Amino acid sequence: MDLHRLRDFGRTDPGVVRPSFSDVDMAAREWLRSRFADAGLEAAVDGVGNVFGRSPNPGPALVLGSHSDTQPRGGWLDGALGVVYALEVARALAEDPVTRHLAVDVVAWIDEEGTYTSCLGSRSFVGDLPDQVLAHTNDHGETATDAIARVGLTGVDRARLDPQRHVGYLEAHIEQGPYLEEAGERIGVVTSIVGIRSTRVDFVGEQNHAGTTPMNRRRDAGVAMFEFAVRLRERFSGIAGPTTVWTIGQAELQPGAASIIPGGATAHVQYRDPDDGRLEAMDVALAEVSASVAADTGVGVTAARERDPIPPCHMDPGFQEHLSAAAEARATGAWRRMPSAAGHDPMIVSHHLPCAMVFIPSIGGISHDFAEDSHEGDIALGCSVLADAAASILGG
Ligand code: HGY
Ligand code: MN
Ligand code: MN
Repeated sequence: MDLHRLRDFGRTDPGVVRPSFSDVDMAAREWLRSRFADAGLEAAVDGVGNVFGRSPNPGPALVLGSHSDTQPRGGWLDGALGVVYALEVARALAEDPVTRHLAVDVVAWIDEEGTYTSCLGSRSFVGDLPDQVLAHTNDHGETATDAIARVGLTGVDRARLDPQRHVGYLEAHIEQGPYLEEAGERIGVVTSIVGIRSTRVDFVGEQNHAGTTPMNRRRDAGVAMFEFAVRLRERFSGIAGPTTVWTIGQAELQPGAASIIPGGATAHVQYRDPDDGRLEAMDVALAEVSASVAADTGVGVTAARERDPIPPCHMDPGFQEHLSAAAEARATGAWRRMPSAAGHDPMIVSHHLPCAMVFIPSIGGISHDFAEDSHEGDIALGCSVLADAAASILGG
């Protein structure tokens, strides 16, 4: 089926490597466009790489979808599940005489995962993609603007939210965490999505010989970065709430040779919480730790935002009721309402349209890893719940 076919684009067995604007990503988008068209949708790859399929039916319309790009070492379901669900729901509603008049537009966003800048596609859709965001680069220094040009999309029309047509956005996704599986539950109805902040911290010391330089004359950027990481953990632990998370998932030492004292170092810090006030406090703590490490090591330490802060957001209560009714009907007593600790495109869309999300369990709670997987039965169930809720919201 389509979900397994999509996995083939960038397949690494068992995972998938399909970063935004890569050859496999664009091939997958062209295949999705053809599948959207086969389903009777007016389908196109838009001017930033979103694949958008517009129902021939007049509004009111729901937009259903997710992202089809992956993390650098991604799983086969993160994003792909919601894209294929959306296509399947559009097909199923069109085949049923009772629902074939309902309008479901389908989207495969580009760059939710932030290879260039997170939620690039949905930012474009809601009209919030200024040129300076398109100047963000991937790890190889290519800007999103240049990537768009490289794949031949410069000047192509961009899919845009139509307030006269679109009444909401629904996204299905894997949970990417352990809670549903551990509770023996099969469906999550998402209540809110955490806020996310990303800060880059640069350390400027003095490169020198690792053997001949006396310890008391060193300004070792690596030592400063590791000290920063330990002090930051201590400070964040004192601020953290029950669901606060943070990590330094990416770090560099320059020049990165064993016999050279690093003159430079960079740490990319990401932290998340449902409370924006706590994220503010974490910003302040990070700045204080930066200053204390600089004072104690003599290494220059500068912290700068890596992306615009993404505030916490809430899913539409009315849509949650439709999803909850569908979950109770299809997974009686085996579902819950829950917050999302992962970021998703409704973080952007929900400031312009009512949004809702539905989760299926992740085996072992694993995601952003080649081992990511879900049970086939849960995959089928999640799609049915989404279809029931979409039809119910549209009045089918
Ligand atoms: O990082 C996230 O939460 C999302 O999967 N990109
Ligand atoms: Mn992801
Ligand atoms: Mn995702």
